[in-house]
Amino acid sequence: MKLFYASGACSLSPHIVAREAGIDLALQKVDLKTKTIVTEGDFLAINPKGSVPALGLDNGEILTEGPTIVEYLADLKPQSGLAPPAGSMARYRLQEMLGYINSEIHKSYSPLFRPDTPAETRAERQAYLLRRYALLDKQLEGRQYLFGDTFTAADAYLFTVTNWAPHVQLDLSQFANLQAFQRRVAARPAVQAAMKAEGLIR
Ligand SMILES: N[C@@H](CCC(=O)N[C@@H](CS)C(=O)NCC(=O)O)C(=O)O
Repeated sequence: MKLFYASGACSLSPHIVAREAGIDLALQKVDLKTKTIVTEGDFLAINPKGSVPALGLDNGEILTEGPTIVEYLADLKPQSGLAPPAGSMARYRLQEMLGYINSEIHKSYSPLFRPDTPAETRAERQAYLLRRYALLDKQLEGRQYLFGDTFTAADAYLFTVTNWAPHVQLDLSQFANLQAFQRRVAARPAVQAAMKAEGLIR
């Protein structure tokens, strides 16, 4: 399988999940500005949405949308614990969390990355993110990961998007549980390997 990714973008989440699950992916770097695949080719021909992540399956199909891709990868290796069994209440809790991170956290960052975003919108989005993070910080209280001691696909996603905070001057220092979580996830060997492969750390 191939993962179409951009360094440090939300595609880091499925990249981490694949490494945690022991799934070997061929990495295909995408230039999001020009919508080209860095080695060769038109990314829009692969994914008309123009966004990463996209997963190229061995049968030629392309799967998009980060939350779906991580569930797909996790289900290939159920013993990894990255996603609880489909249909279980624990699985719905994971999906609930992936949806929350996708719509409330991930997408709230987008205007903060655009240089032409008005200061008022920027301040509103930052305040919105702080309110949303407050709930996650509470969820992490007394826990290693979002659902306890087991690292799941939701942890990979939360880690990935929260790494963006310093790049958009979002101060999350008031959230001690979240800060500890970020450090804990960053130290995982699979996360280190994924970040190295994307050129984010040495
Ligand atoms: N709905 C998609 C959105 C993915 C997304 O926002 N990707 C960003 C990078 S983090 C991207 O590719 N942006 C460039 C673009 O959409 O043109 C998902 O949740 O996977």
